[in-house]
Amino acid sequence: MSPVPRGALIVVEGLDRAGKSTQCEKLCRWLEQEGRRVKHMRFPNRSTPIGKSIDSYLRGETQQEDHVIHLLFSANRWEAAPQIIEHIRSGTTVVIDRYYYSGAVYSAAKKNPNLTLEWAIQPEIGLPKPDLCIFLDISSTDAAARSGFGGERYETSEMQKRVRNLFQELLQKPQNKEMVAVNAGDSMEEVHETMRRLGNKLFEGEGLSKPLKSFDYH
Ligand code: DGP
Repeated sequence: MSPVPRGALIVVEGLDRAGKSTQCEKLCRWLEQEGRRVKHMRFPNRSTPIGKSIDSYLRGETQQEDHVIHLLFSANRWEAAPQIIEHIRSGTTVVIDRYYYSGAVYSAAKKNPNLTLEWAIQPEIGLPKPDLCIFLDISSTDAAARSGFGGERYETSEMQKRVRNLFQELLQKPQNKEMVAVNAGDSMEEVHETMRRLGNKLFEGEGLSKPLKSFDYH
C-alpha cells in the first residue's frame, strides 16, 4: 500500500485588518471543495493557558516585559507544533492565520534595542516550516481605514507602518523563499483567486513529495 501523501502547510500573514481571517476561511472552503482534508488554525491561539495570558496582554488588561510576551507568543506556537506535524503527516492540509513571521515582526517593531528582528526569530527555529506563506499586503493607511481597526494593543498606524516594513524585510531574505506578497487592496474575490492560483501551483509542484521542513534561519 502506498503511503498517504502528506498535507501542505499554508500560512496567511499580514497587518491587522489585511483580510486574513476572511481569506483563510475562503481558502479552507475551496480546499475542501477540491476534496482535501483541511485544518484551520490561528495564532495566537487564545484558548490555552498561555493563550489566555496573551489575550489579556493584547486587550491591555495586563503588562508584560517585551521579551516575556515575545516568548509566550512563541511558546503558544510550540505547544501546537506536534498537532501541526501530525495533521500534515496524516494527509491533512493545515491553513494557519499568522505564524512565526508575525512573531518576529510585531516584537521587533517595538523598537526595543535588545529585541531586534534577529533576536526575535531565534525561538522560532525548529518549528514546522510552511510550504507557502501568503503575505496579504496592504498599506498601514488602508488597514487603519478598515472597520474594527484600533481595538487592541498593536493597532496604531505607527506600529503597523513598522510592522509592514519588517514584513517586507522578511520577504527579501533568501531563507524565506516560501513567502509571496499578494495585494490585499484588491477585491475579496480577486485576492481569493490569486490565493487559489498559488494553492494550485503548490499542489501541482514537486514540493509536497518532500518531507515537511523545520524552520532554519541560517
Ligand atoms: P490577531 O488575533 O490575528 O488579531 O492577532 C493579535 C495581535 O497580536 C495582532 O496585533 C498581531 C499580534 N501578534 C500575533 N502574533 C504575534 C507574536 O508572535 N508576537 C507579537 N509580539 N505579536 C503578535
